[in-house]
Amino acid sequence: MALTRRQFLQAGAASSLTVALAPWMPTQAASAHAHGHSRRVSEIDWAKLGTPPEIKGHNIDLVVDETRVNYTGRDRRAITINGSLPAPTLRWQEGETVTIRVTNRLNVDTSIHWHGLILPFDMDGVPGVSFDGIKPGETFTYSFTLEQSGTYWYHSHSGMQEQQGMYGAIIIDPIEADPVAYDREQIVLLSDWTDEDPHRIIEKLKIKGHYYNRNEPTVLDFWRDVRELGFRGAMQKRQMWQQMRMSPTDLADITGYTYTFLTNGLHPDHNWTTLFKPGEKVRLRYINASAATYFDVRIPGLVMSVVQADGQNVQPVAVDEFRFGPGETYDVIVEPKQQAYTLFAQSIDRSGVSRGTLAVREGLTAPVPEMDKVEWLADKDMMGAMDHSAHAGHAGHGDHADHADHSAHPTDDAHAGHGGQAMQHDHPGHHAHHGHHGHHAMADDSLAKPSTRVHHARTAYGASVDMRVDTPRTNLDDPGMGLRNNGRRVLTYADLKTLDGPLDPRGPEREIVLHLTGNMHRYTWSIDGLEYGKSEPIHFAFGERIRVIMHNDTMMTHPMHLHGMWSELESPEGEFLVRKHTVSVQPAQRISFLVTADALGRWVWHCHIMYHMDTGMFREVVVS
Ligand SMILES: [Cu+2]
Repeated sequence: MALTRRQFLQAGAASSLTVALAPWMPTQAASAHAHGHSRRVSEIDWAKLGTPPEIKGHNIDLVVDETRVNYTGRDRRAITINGSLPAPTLRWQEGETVTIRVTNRLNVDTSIHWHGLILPFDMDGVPGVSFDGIKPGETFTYSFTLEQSGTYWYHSHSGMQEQQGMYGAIIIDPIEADPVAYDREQIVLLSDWTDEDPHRIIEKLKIKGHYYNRNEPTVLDFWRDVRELGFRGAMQKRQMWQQMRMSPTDLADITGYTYTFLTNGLHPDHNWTTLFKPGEKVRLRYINASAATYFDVRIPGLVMSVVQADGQNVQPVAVDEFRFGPGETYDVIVEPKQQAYTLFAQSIDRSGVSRGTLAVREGLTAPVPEMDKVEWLADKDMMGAMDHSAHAGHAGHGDHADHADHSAHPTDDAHAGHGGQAMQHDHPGHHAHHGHHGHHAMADDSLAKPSTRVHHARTAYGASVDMRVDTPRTNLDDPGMGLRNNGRRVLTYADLKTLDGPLDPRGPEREIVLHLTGNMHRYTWSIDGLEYGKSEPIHFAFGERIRVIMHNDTMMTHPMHLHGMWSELESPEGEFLVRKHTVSVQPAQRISFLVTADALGRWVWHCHIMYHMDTGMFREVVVS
């Protein structure tokens, strides 16, 4: 059933408002001739900027369309839901059955995926897997019962539409009393906007993986190294990077060079502001709705008590800062006392910030911190857990020992010991060596603990893979590159403990290992060396409890999102920690979680960095 224009206007016009638009604000007043889209004009004006409209109720209508925005001085078209960016906040109650009619007014297919919600697979919204997608002009009706509560979000699962603005928050209030006490709440949805066509970004990345990396070492860095390492040490460091053809600051592949980082859809200069009264406990529901950006979040002057991760209540953890990736959410409680605080989030690669303000009244501001300095990836980000001292002076640079002269390795521990057992890095056109793995394996066949025996699939030795990690690190208490030893208490996965324990008390009946792989220079991403198009679905038997190990053979952090079922993260010792829908796996890290395959049907599992998903880090999962 297609919505009539009249019904649509009735649904939306209530909160219509006129505002003087600053250049960075989304503009709805698309003139009739601007892009030949005469069917759409200025009526869709109910995006109360910075605070998307909230929609309650069991029966809702969403319309996907293009809307003009201007974040940088140039008019661009965003893809929006009901004309707002972010999309309207959906506010529901646990236990309700909701019906959502989604009408597509684009000239290409669309879809909506309800990120983190447990629902029947044919309501999951992944075109080609859960359903056929929503064709132009069509309306698709979603209907499902809410089995959970907490902070979630929704977004397009078609093409690059999420990058183009199609995302919004979902809040599900619990039926029972909320274990979290607060006086006031606010959604803080962070995202990344680009004026460029996302498909063009992929083309550029395929030509040069470091296209957007403006942090490549400079001459100044070199002279600093000379001071610290001596001339020879600095030369060797330089040479090492060159031989590996890596950029030591490959922390994000798409950066602030193209991105504007938004807080609830507003440019940092617009300073999205939310108010409080002194003495109140304020709940901030942080959602990372970006297409490719890890954010490091803090509120200088305030301790954040983390009370929820991915919509699931956790034992409160007091921190100064947390990092989260695309798809993840954290709810925090703060107790502000001063007049104003800055809601600060810097991108992982320090190429830009998003910024908002928490204040007692409009117009107040607090200092905005400088971004932290860019740090180079440490050895553990490339080689995992190798004991460097044991290998100092050890010749052999993985697969390219023949390229390098290691006779004079610097003795500085931080730069020594690029042993072959630790990492294999294939040069393009250079044949991979087989049989390097397993040297550091621990023999443990029991399923009590996750296995640590490293085995790379045959498919991981090919042109799709430029690096393999043989001695991964399994510890979860590392906040990651750029956050180590920064003097602040930074959240790590080791700190998180879901309040009500695991959903399923059973231990794992079997274990599977998935390697996250890629080739930075070709810009392809994959699982076990197979891009989605070359892969077969992963099979789960209905009802089984399965351990999944994710082993990251790349130098980037990947937020891995399994649809339809929870990922219950465990410690390296096999103890339950936290229930998540999106699990970040750091470079050279190997982590594990348990899944109960209680949801029949076809699902997907993918990296939530759009560009990694789109170029192949994506698998179908069949539960039967
Ligand atoms: Cu990824």
